Amino acid sequence: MQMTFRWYGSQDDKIKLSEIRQIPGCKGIVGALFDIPVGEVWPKTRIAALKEEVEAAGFSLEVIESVNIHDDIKIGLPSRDQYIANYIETIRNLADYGIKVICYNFMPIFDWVRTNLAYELPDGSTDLAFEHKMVEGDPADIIKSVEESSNGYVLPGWEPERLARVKQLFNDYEGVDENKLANNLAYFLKAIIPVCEEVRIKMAIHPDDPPRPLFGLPRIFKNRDDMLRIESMVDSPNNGFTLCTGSLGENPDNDVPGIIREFTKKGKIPFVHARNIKFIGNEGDFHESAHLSSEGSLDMFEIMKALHDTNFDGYIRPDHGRMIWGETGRPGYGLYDRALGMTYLNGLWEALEKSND
Ligand code: CS2
Ligand code: MN
Repeated sequence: MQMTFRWYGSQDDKIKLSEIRQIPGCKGIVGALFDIPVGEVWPKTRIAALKEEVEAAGFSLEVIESVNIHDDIKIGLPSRDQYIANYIETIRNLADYGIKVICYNFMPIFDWVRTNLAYELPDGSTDLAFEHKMVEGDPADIIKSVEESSNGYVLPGWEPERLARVKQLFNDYEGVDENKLANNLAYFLKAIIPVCEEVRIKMAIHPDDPPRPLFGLPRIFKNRDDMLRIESMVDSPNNGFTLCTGSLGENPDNDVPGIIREFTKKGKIPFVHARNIKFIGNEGDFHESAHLSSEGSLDMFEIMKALHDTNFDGYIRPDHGRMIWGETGRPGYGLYDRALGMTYLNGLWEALEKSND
């Protein structure tokens, strides 16, 4: 396995590569070109510059998170073909610079949804939380709550220009139910996967977060059955998954270690997001937690063991962390708690390696 850390780039991330370099056992950066509007081709010059910067700091750049999918592709509008052609060009450009995995998601309108980005824990740290009552109301309430607790950062998928059009977007998605959305994903995958096979890039779809329908919008990657359906759309080792333990784990019915074992054995998990969550009450509310098993509702040892037992050899990163030690910055993406998470994950992995009988 290769341990990695997500970085938002020198323009957008106040964490420096030189700081990430001091986290023991971190080998690679998971990056993206965040300023390129969704749907446009990523130019080679920009990819080259990012790669150079990351490599000069002593890291590899082999995973991109994310190349986002234009809504027209998800809705299935005639204009999707042009956006798919652009996406293919981006795939080819990334392959030219040694990218091996592209993480993406197929969530309509919103990327991940939380109702509070600064939920206070008893130890004084804050993290991201989801309370279902808020999603039963007007999406505008959540947008406001997210904006108020986001420290002024723009979160991926929540760009102001998108949110300004949110009503229009809801209209555009009218009639797009779960089946239609799945067909539109299949259409996209059928077009891109042959190119990925040719240039040796693995696509890794990220689960819907949280894994349930929201605001009447369909969700098609919530559980194992959805994974089987996505797998069957195009039967190829390049049609893979980002196994986000937190996202899938937000539904207690999902057996995360079991899913890991099944799909890693098939070589379908090129990328893992490892994080813990803690349920609040029993109506599906949760807050994110420190990575340790004892701090949350997921058994991180069983998760790492499932990866180890099935010879996982992909990329992994600690996922969201808490804000601790007075750090301010991008919610979920501070330096300290993700560094602690990485150290813990590396510790579990070393123990698993050495206890191999
Ligand atoms: C989330 C997402 O898992 C995460 O870190 O914050 O923004 C995720 O990067 C995307 O859904 C992947 O496309
Ligand atoms: Mn994730």
